[in-house]
Amino acid sequence: MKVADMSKEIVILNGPNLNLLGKREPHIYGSDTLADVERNCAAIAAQSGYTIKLQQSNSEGAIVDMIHAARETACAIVINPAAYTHTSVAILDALSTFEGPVIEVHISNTHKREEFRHHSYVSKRAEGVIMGCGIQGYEFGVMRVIALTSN
Ligand code: CA2
Repeated sequence: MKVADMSKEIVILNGPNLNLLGKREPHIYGSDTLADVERNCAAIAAQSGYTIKLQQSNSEGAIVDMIHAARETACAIVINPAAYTHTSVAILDALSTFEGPVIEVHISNTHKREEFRHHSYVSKRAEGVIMGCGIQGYEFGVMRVIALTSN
């Protein structure tokens, strides 16, 4: 059995510009920050004995590397790939190498927005997609992966 099979670590990955969450465009993305996301998700995870590792990068290759690292340490991935959702076959391919559940999260409802945001490469791999629920979507994603990985 591999380390990741016994892991209770949930990796939450965030794509480009999400480091600005809570600091710009609050009318679209709200006023909570990624630190708030991490705190809320960690509180939920702790109730079931899980831990959270939240990461963000503006670089596609760095996100691919984070997914590869998660293969060794994490039981599940919750990912908001941000703009790479709509463009990145590389992130889709990396997620396809991960053996645990993947939940895709979007803060906004991308189907209410521009046409180019309606397609997601990552949805081809995700077990579930949560969108339009604000940052609460991350918490729903954590709840879902706990339901899928606890027995
Ligand atoms: O709704 C989402 O979560 C998105 O993944 C956010 C992406 C966007 O490209 C996707 O279509 C939908 C953009 C993230 C930008 O994050 C910012 C946060 C605060 C201020 C400015 C940008």
